[in-house]
Amino acid sequence: MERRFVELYPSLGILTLAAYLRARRIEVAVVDLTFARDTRPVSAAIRKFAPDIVGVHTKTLTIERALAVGRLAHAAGAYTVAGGPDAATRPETYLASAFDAVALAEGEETLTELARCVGAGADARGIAGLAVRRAGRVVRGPPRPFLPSLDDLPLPAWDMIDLERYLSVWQKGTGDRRMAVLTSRGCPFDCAWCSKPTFGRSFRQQSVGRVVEELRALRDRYHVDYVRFCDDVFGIQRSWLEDLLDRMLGEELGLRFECLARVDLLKPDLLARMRRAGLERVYVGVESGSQRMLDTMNRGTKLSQVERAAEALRAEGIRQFWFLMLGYPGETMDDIEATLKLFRKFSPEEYSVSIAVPVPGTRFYEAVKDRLTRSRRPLAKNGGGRTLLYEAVYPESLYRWSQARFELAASLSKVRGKLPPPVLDGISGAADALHHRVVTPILLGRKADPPVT
Ligand code: B12
Ligand code: SF4
Repeated sequence: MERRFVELYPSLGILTLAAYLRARRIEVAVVDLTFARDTRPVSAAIRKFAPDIVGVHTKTLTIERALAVGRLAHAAGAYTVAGGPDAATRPETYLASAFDAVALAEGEETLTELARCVGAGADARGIAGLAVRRAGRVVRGPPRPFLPSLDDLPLPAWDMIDLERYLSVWQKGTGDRRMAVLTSRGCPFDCAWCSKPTFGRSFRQQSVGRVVEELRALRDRYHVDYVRFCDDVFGIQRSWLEDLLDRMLGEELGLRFECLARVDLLKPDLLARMRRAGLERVYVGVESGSQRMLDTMNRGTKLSQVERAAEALRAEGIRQFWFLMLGYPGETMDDIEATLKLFRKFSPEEYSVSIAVPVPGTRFYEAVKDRLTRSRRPLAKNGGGRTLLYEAVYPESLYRWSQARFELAASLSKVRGKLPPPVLDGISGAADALHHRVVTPILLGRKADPPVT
């Protein structure tokens, strides 16, 4: 599942941590398991370097493998520490397994202190931003203050992994040498299903000069020609973004790029400037075509903004990738219908329509945690969010069927112009009739889940 869904970018958190430690003269090596079929490269690296500490980056999706690496390192006698969104959300799970410590927030200073502490044979208890286990209890150090300036971070340690392997996969697949760049940390918004354990609602932005330095280094050292800005929301501060666009144009960096943005920030005049600077694709969190659901999710966006952004992207010839979500608590059949209507109206070039995943640590998860289901199918089949992971009012089959209706709509929009309109309308109408005459009556009478805001 990981291999299918990971877009090929190395973990920037790990590469920044490694560069930070190296700049402080702490010996560090990175074992990158992106291309590995199993954990053998970890065993080989442990044999080669006999490390004092092994640190593992974790996401909810990768917990099994993270725990396996922890057990392996622990058995080899290393001090083990986990960090990243999943470990920070539920440190006790990791501490009950083979991990000695868990980083609860931003990791650079915490890991530096831990490395020095373990190196000196001292007790790690009390390190800010770190949780350890003592006598069966989880003991948390004081909160870790954020780094005062992201400009102090060194460039990611690209040289510590086989970056060329990532780039050549992209090159073969798309013709571009693509790499991820992060210009900020955190996000001030508060969507009810979003997991933000490490940076919370804080927001810090690197200076334009620091970002340009990183872009130039990627272009000059690795011949990168396409950049994915991985910020939670790219360009939150408009004046900063305008400065960056001017620099990218003025210095003729020659990079094309894509980013993830919110519809409320995608103003038509800004998009024109972004396109001139090389913007080719925007990932847009549209999520729902029902204003009631957007409000329920605490998304903070309006349907009118979605429509304006979609029109402006189309007008500028910028590809749009829509994220849509079905199955969020409170959603009714009418809401799904509204989302489909919006989707049909704009026919985005690319999209993902997934069944909402309750990620630990979110309000959504808290609301449904007592009725989580283990799917009948193995989790590995939950590709693209096709499994309902909690007992909702509607059955999973309803969401699967709805997903099929979106897929049909996307396919029909692709052949528009090639088939006569009555044929297209006929197919679409038949699917709608099946839905209204068969599916809806079966589900009639079911009430939606209470909303989670
Ligand atoms: C870029 C990105 C991607 C990219 C690239 C991923 C990559 N290779 O890095 C792509 C698009 C591929 C992607 C895919 C997915 N992603 Co993503 N992604 C992000 C995003 C926006 C930025 C990641 C990043 O670089 N952060 C910046 C770095 C600096 O932060 P960091 O990694 O957390 O690291 C810091 C600390 O956590 C800590 N730390 C981290 N690791 C360690 C280890 C040790 C030992 C220590 C001490 C400290 C430490 O120190 C670091 C530096 O301060 C985050 C949101 C976010 N803001 O983090 C979501 C996020 C990580 N993704 C998420 C999800 C759900 C996914 C997918 C499952 C989506 C999907 N359905 O397919 C997949 C999973 C892929 C996979 N197998 O990992 C969730 C994870 C939630 C969770 N609890 O697991 C996040 C948090 C988004 C969200 N708000 O919900 N993602
Ligand atoms: S979903 Fe996006 S905009 Fe909403 S809180 Fe998370 S990162 Fe911010």
